[in-house]
Amino acid sequence: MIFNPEYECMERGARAQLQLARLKNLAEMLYERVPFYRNKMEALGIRSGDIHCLRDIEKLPFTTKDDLRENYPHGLLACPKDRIVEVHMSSGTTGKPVVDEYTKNDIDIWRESMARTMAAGGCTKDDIVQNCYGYGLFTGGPGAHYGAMTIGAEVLPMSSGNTARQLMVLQDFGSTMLTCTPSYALYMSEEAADAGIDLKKLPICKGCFGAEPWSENMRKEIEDRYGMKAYDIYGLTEIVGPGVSFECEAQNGLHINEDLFYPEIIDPETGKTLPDGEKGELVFTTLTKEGTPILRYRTRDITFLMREPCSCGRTTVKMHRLFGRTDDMLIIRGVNVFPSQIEHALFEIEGTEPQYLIVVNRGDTYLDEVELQVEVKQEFFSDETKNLEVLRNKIEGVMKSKLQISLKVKLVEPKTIERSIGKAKRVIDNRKI
Ligand code: DLL
Repeated sequence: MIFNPEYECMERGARAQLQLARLKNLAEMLYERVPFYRNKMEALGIRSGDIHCLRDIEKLPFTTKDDLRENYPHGLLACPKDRIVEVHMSSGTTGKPVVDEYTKNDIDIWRESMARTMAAGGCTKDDIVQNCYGYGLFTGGPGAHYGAMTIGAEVLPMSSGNTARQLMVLQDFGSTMLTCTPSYALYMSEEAADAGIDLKKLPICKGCFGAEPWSENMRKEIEDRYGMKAYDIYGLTEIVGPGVSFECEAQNGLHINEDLFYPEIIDPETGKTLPDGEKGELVFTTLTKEGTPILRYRTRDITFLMREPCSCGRTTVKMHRLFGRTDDMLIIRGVNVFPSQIEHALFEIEGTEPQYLIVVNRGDTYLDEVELQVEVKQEFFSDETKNLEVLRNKIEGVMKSKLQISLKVKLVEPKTIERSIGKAKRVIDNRKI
């Protein structure tokens, strides 16, 4: 179903006019209200009056994750603080999170974009949506909740984890739609099989999955095991959360809500804009946001844009499912983790050497497992093993509180982690996604 045909199927020229008007407003507003953007625009000698067509966006400055981190927590706010009604965050590179602050209108835009997303995944007012994205500062849970409610569906706000309870509810409440990370959907299906539950016999028949990379093979597995249609959905905290782009029934690229979020693809090395069909770094500008609008945000996600007409009737530009990232950000069970965060935390723990290796596996259970190998001072190995145990527990505790993921720590003797003469290899990612 197309939730909002007026905007999703808009004639392209008319949409471009709308985008241009919104872009001009945005540039003017950011210049007036946010010193960070004013300084950047002044340095480039550009004002909103210099924007005459959409391509003129290339004259405007980029924004990076570092910019957001440096302006933490409220430096990029573009409206009076008392207009903010909700805040979300996700991990930043060295522990300072990325913050999205929403006004009432921003939440309405989010509702709209998630309603479009979930409607494209088949959600109607008759659905019972089991929402197993995490609730809290993460945008996944609230985003899918808002979308389902806007459509008029019934929402079960399960949040993530407690799989036995998820399966009980799935059966007893007859959930028809599932929203969670794709790896959690697979994990749940394994647990269901172990418990003798045949998911194909249950009413569950559709799902919107995202927040981490997944593949066509994973889609096929999920679709087979549940007897459902599985759709890819994409988004990021900096822009709105989930709801930036979504698959339709064609399952061939993700439609971007481009009247709200303007996409570009650039060469990550030169910053030059690339033509449609060419792979590069995805950049977004929020066209209507009021709380923390953002100009030309470099997502670090790699994809290309497609403008061929889609069989579903939507006229919005599509992005190919992601090919990866330009940085070293890992997504572990849906949580963004930078190796530098782990390094930072380790440095503060007495007894460890600055040598570590992060090994990521996806076992038979489909859930990511992380082993953190850390070199510790020799004396720990000559001492009682009790001390090693205490240190191991301490590192695991620190990592859990700083990164919000559980990982297994393996303490190793000095000089056992392979040294490299070039860039140190900090991550071995064995996941075959
Ligand atoms: O993951 C928002 C979200 C929630 C999207 C629920 C979809 C569903 P962040 O935690 O800020 O926000 O992480 C954003 O996750 O830049 C991508 O690298 C990655 N990502 C998100 N969706 C997908 C996807 C949410 N469908 C970062 N495929 C993004 C691959 C994805 N990677």
